[in-house]
Amino acid sequence: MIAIEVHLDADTAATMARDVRDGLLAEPKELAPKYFYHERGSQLFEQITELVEYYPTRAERSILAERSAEIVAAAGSPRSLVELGSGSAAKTRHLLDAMRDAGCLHTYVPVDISEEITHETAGMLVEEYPGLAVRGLVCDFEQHLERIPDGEGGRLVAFLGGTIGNLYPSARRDFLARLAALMGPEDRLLLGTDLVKDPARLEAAYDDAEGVTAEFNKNVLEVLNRELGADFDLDAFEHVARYDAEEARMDIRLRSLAAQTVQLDGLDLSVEFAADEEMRTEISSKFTYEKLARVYGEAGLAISGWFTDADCDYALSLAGPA
Ligand code: SAH
Ligand code: AVI
Repeated sequence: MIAIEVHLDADTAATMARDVRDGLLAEPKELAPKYFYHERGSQLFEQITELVEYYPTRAERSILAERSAEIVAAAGSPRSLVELGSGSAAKTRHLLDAMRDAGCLHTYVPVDISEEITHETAGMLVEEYPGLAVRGLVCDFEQHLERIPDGEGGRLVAFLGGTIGNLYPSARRDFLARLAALMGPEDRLLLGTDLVKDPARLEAAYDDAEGVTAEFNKNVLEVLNRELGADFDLDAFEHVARYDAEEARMDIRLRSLAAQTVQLDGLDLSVEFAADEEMRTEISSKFTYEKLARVYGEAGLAISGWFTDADCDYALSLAGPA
């Protein structure tokens, strides 16, 4: 059974228009990373996950492959798996397998802003897991978190891939606090976080030799061209990926290669870029156990499980209402 609710409506379009206008008029300019993930953006992200330099996906997959049974047992053998930013749910199969083997698997709730990939993923999963109910939500999880269905028999809310790292600390705190308020005493959060490490490895992971991450980054301009009638010339910008050690985060930007004016007909807006001006398109925060325990504490959550890969590059943690 598949039921997918789509909450990308006039409100969402208005939010995008407002966000982009505010971001382009801000000093320095900035765009939100959620706008990466239109059709081609989701495909480019899938390619990133296969790059030699991009270790987070492999590291998270190895933890899930080895420890999903333990994670599911520690989460109380829930009937529902809710997944925020589910994308292709490639690694999620390990959790679904473990839930099926434990005899508790009933419902999967993918929550993602990309409509295409959510439909595709739902279709594949009902084939792969006979009897599975898929109740998907296509929405902005920051805007529509409260639409996640209640779960009888406990829910495991998975937020994988390190996507929490793409939120600024204040948005992250609000988001986790809202999530904590939605969780019953039996529910658990399974959170994927990339860990602090050698800056050279981090910078390579976000600036691969093949240029896939550069294409992913620049593709956000194509999204604005299509959705907001903009005339960004993608060749007039270059990809920049720097590690900010003080903030413990990757700082991803687009640098304007020349002085230029961009017209956004859909916003009735014209924007000047100076030569070498940089516009931030994403942050990707890196964590330690201590930082994460603090982040959970501030949101009313308490850590109850910590699972890392063999090289301690990446962590999955379990948390529940404090
Ligand atoms: N969980 C997958 C995909 C991570 S990529 C993995 O670990 O590989 C980030 C995913 O989050 C994308 O599928 C993107 O569409 C989704 N996403 C990003 N911002 C979002 C938002 N604000 N609301 C809902 N989904 C979002
Ligand atoms: C989805 N998110 C966790 C990725 C990350 O690593 O921050 C997005 C990404 N951006 C560039 N490469 C990957």
